[in-house]
Amino acid sequence: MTIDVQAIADLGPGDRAAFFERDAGIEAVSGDVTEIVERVRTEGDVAVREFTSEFDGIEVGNLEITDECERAADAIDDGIRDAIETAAANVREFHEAQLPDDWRREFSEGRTLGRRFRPIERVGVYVPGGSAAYPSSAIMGIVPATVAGVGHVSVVTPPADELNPVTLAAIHIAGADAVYRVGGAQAIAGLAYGTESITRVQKIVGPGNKWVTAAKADVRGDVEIDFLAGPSEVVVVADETGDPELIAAELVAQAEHDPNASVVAVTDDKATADAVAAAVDEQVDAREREDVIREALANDASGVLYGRSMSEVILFTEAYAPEHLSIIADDDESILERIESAGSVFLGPNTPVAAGDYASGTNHVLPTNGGARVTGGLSVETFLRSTTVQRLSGEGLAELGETITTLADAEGLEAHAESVRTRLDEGTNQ
Ligand code: HSO
Ligand code: ZN
Repeated sequence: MTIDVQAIADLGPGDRAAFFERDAGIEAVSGDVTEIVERVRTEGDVAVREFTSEFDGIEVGNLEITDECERAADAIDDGIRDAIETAAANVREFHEAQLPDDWRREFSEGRTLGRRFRPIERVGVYVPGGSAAYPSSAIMGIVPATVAGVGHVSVVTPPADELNPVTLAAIHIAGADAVYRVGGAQAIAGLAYGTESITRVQKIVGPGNKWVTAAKADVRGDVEIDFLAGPSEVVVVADETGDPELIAAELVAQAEHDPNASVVAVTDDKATADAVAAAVDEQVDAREREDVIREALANDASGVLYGRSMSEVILFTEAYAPEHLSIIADDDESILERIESAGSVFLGPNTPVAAGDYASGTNHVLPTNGGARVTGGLSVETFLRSTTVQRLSGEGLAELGETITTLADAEGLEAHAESVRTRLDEGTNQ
């Protein structure tokens, strides 16, 4: 069998740790990354060029890419351009629906409070290159930023003798303001601190390899980041009505991303579990990326599991907190009701994860490694900051005066109390 079948009840502590304590695997490179970041911070473009030569084997001239993206978008095959445009339009529409309205409300007489939302001014989007060049990730990072109204969206993408024209076209169609040919930790450092060529940004988003992820961890604090994203993950929850072929296809699809991808099917029906494993076996041979898929399927954090009840399946899934959760079961909505932690959920047999990966409109930049316990994926809010706003009337302040001055006095901050008393004494406010 290419993928193990096991009862949830038989998982030992080591198996459980492999499933539930996945990590982004960045420790091994974090020392080197700290050095790269520091050199780029202090030496700017010189260091960026040096690391690009060392790691990418490319001597870059101009770091900024000017009209290549537009030219790629013009030159590209019509079918591909249409697909990029359709995907970008759907992502735009879904993210526009997320734009929050500013609001104010009078909570009690004369005490009006509210929130307002404004875009972050300058953000950076990492768009992976090389064998993991995903034009779709350009759309997923750039479009929500433009919907939020970000003033300046910078994109970094690793250099190549010939940059992937589909990625360049997607960057153009998604609407970036500046694009730089730089990848890896040096790209993250360039965005975080700025160089002669690269504009410093206030927030960095987007997926990358472990060097990129380690660099995001390193610069966090000096610059905002979205979250640390590791290799792709999917959990498919199924009951006996789930078609094993479809369930297997979901596992095999996300497995082709990365040898470290983690793919799991979990069901309350042992026969379904066995059938899924058999279907995986059959499908793998026919896949172009068979080698990557086989490695991912053999991971400790991949497997086909069965429980004695749907409750046991749900408990497992909740503990796992997957990036993608597919539910292929009769009662999918009530199963979903009982799961709190998942980055993005795909309901029913007609909703492959690939729909969200590319084109339905939801974002595919999602928390991995259990990050879904505390955060969601990229959204319009990723690119907004909120400000609270308030106005008190004289009456509103009078009503609160005692509470404020009592607490201020208790903290020994007499001037705070006085700033209230002076207004109440004057009685000038209405
Ligand atoms: N499933 C990936 C996104 C992606 N899939 C890009 C295909 N292209 C996110 O985990
Ligand atoms: Zn994918």
